[in-house]
Amino acid sequence: MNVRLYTIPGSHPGVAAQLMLARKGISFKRTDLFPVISRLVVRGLRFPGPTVPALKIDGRRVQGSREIARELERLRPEPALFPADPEKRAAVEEAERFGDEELQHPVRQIIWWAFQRDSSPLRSYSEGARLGIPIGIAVRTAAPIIALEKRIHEATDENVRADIAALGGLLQQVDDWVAAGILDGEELNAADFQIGPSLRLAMTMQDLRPMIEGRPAGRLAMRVQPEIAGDFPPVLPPAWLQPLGSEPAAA
Ligand SMILES: N[C@@H](CCC(=O)N[C@@H](CS)C(=O)NCC(=O)O)C(=O)O
Repeated sequence: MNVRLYTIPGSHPGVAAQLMLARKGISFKRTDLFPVISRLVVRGLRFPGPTVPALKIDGRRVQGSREIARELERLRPEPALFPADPEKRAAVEEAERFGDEELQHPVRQIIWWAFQRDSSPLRSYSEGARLGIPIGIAVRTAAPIIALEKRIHEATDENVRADIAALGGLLQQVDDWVAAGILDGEELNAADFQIGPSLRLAMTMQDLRPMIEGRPAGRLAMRVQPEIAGDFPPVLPPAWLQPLGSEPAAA
């Protein structure tokens, strides 16, 4: 099988795709793309949409972390990413949908907002990236890309403040699914791989880590993705963080 993954360094759904490929034991090559430019490249490669992760498997194109999960399951059913029992599968699919549609984006908005406030941590997030140019140059020339990303993802003060205020509820939902055995079970499933990298990326932010790490959601993130590049010193306005409190809602 000839498999190539197109992603952006640090992309949480990109990490989800990599972890699922690894779980299936499918070896793959990876092309790291610059944010924004990725949109042109991915379109140029004739994928239907502009985003990563985008996967080429023996010439076929599969785009989107949830579509990739299903295609990998079809190609190599074991180890399974979805439970065989229909009811359990529906629960995992709902958690996976939540991870994709409700959790991914706020984390994306918060981190791009933060990079526009302070781009110096970008170097730490680029560790291990293969962008084809020296990381130092990539980082020094990143300002226009960061500004565009902030605009593309509507990472405005208002949205990011609302994202942070809503984060407690999202974390509680993940904790509840862990307690119900839908997440963080014996074998990791597609929802674990979808949700874990978003939480893990959020945990690279020193502002957010204390609210996540001590609770089931944080333990899930560490299990799914023990290693991650990137460390963001405090950058978010303390007033925005207040709704989260300093203690997790439920440990
Ligand atoms: N929900 C989609 C999200 C894909 C997505 O938005 N990917 C981002 C990277 S995390 C992207 O391609 N961004 C292009 C850009 O930022 O210019 C998935 O899970 O595949």
